[in-house]
Amino acid sequence: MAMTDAVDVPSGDSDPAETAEWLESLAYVLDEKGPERAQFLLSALEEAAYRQGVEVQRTSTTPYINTIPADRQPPYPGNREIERRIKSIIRWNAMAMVVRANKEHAGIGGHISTFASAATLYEVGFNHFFRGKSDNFSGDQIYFQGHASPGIYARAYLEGRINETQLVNFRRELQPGGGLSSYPHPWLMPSFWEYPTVSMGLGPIMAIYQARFNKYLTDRGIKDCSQNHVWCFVGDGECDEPETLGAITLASREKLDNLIFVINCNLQRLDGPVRGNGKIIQELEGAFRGAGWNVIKVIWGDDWDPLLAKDEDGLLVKRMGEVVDGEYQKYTVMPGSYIRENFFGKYPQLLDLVDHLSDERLSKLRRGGHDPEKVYAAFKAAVESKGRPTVILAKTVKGYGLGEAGEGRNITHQQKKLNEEELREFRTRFGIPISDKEVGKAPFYRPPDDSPEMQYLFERRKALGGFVPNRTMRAQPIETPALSDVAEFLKEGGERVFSTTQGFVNVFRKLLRDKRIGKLLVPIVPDESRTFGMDPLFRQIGIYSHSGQLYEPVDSEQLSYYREAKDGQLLEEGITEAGSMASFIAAGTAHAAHGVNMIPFFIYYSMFGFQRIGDMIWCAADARAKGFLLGATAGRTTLGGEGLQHQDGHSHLLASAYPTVRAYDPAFQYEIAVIVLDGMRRMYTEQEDCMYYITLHNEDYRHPAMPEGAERGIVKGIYKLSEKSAGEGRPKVQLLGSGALLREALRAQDILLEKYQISSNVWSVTSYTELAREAQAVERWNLLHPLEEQRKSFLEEALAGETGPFISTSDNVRAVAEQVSAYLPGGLYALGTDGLGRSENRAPLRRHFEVDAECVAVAALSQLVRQGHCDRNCLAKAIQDLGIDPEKVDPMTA
Ligand SMILES: Cc1ncc(C[n+]2csc(CCOP(=O)(O)OP(=O)(O)O)c2C)c(N)n1
Ligand SMILES: [Mg+2]
Repeated sequence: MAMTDAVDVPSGDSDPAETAEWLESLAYVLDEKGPERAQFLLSALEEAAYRQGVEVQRTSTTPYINTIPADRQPPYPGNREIERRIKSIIRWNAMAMVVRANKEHAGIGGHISTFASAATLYEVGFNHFFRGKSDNFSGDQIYFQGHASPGIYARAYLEGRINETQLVNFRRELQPGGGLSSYPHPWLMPSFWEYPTVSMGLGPIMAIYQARFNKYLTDRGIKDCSQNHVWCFVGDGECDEPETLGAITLASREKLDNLIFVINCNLQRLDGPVRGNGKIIQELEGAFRGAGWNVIKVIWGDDWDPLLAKDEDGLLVKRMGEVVDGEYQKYTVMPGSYIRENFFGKYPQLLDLVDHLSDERLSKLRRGGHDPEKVYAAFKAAVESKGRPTVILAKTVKGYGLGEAGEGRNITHQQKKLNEEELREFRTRFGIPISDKEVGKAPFYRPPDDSPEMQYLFERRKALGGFVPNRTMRAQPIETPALSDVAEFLKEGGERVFSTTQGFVNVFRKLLRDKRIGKLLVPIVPDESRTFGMDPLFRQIGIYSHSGQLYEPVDSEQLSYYREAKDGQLLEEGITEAGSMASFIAAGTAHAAHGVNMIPFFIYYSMFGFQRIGDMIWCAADARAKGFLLGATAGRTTLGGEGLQHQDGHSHLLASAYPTVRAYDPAFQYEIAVIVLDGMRRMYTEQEDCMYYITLHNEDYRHPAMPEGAERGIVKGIYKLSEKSAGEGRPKVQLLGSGALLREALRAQDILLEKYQISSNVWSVTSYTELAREAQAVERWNLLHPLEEQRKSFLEEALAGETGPFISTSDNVRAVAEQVSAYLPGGLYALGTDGLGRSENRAPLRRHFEVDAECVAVAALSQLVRQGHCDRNCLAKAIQDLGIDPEKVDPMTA
């Protein structure tokens, strides 16, 4: 199991006397000079040996015992007995909350066993480490394990922050008096929860980037976060999610000594053991040590200390190391006699070691994660760690205290019901003053405010700066630039051709120079700055690096050389969309976490956004994050050449499902300027909790001036761009275009006019999703208020007096435009890029997907045929004249 880089080491000791001498020397150095000196000598020895060709056995793991030996444990600063009583009451209430919720409504869910195993880890934190917020201090930032939420609620109930009605309504948020959200959701409990975690793996990666963002804020002089700690509680099963471990090297590389992971190693996940045939603690130790973390193992409770002290020949440690997790789990549910026989019985000497202990005592030998003194020692070492992040691997029992009802059992994760006898046992085990008569109802218990327990609890939280979690600190609204500040981008671009990506970068660079908000912008790029033409920013604002630039960059002679700086503003994340999104969330929630309005702009390949890290964007919505997501190189036909894993035509469809995301597909630079400024105003002046998604393209073309009065339409989603008439009485169509394909709609307008004498309007649709959402909201209101004057949606207002047919073209799948179909007179005929796609140039791709001007014109004619304004022969001829092959492949299945 141990991740050992095997080297053949001779077994057996050929010269014990010599060995003893060396060991004595080590003991001497340790006693007289301390562990640091011992460490120095050992590494000097190792280096000397290596240089002389002696390969030293390297392990990435240490023996299966506590990292902090008993004699180096600090004294415990609290009152163990009172803390135990408080913890017991919290255990009881947390369990009762779940049991009662499920008694009343079977299937409502909730978890008992996660918190049961983690209670000591949390309570030591609450009583001694987690610091609350004060005026200028953001407090510690704590990522609670989602399934442990009943325990966090139970504590808040004692603290008087949650009332009994809410506890009763756990997971029933629509009940009178309010309820409690299932997991940490700031969206649902915005003054309580701060960091959503329950989608496994997201908590850890967000915590890492949060800790790094705190250094960024500090290094840039925006806010001093040097005293904050970021604590992240993680399940051992959760470590199998790639996001959990995927960014741990960033944490050590960036020397995030403000970061602490606490991994609750209860050896179980939902179905069964995390590593039945191995040892999860050792595996994780190897991974974290290899990544350069400070690893602290908390495996054994204090009743093992005397046994380990007597283990002179190391047999106990050997036995501890050879037993696999599946067996350790078994020891939890079996009597002491089984442990004696199977664990200690392997070696006769070990049986002697525990001869003086009864079977009962053996079954009660505690695991480290249930021993407050061991946990305290680990936490203290973690907060004192300098120069690297710390992970605490705490061994616990899943469902601790549930006894027959689930302690250590494979079913325990989903245990939600305890019968009367099990409740009585739980009550007795934890000494909760509830009578036999009452216990079956699982009443909540809260001692009087003047009881020693409550006094202690309040005193501890007061000393640590207030309650946790507590989402209160809010940034003040700020003034954001007005359109007049970016007037140059609203004018015609002249002969210059450039892409909307470039258009965005132009606007962005201007905003960077804005006195009010320039400093607050946080550009985030996963290694595509050059692709997006953002490399001039390297020089202009610098790439953030805590250690500055320790080398002379290869391109230092050039104007926009690769400049890293401690006060750099750009977060160049390397190839990690997940990491970049975690930075986005840290920046986008800084308004709440730190009281500063940071404005993230995360720019990426649109294909690798919603579909790749959609879960994190969803989490950002839950966290009430703000900022701009920029899906560059968007458009299934606009990004030529790259082929089907790059060409995005569906991110707008995905984005439409994210309620706090406002998604736009602009075509011109002025549209981008209007959308970005409106977004800033809404998010940072009006303080709406929302995000913007803007797709950007890489096709170069000319950009016209903004039509008079178009701003409102741009923001709302539609405005009229061009009107061409073929004369009185001629048929007319409405052409809707978005993004880079707006120009195909304009070209179709000319074809229709010149070849077929058809009049048309061309509308720029910047956001189908915004239009649809507003139309739906208006429709809903009208439905519920039949007696009141009926409202009109913006779409209705914008199209007042216009009739169909309506034909749309965009570089997205049809369903994006079809969102508004129900709100257009006569419906919508949508063209779109459905299908996997392929590598080609733009023009052939647009024909392949049937979204180019010719296909738009044919679609328009076909709709006129349906309305009787045009005959079939004319349509058939047009198909031929415009060069469309009726037998071409269907792009949907091609
Ligand atoms: C991404 C994701 N997949 C699956 C789940 C469902 N799930 C919730 S808890 C759990 C088991 C958790 O085990 P572990 O991480 O060891 O936590 P423990 O409860 O043992 O502390 C699973 C599979 C989830 N919440 N998120
Ligand atoms: Mg677990």
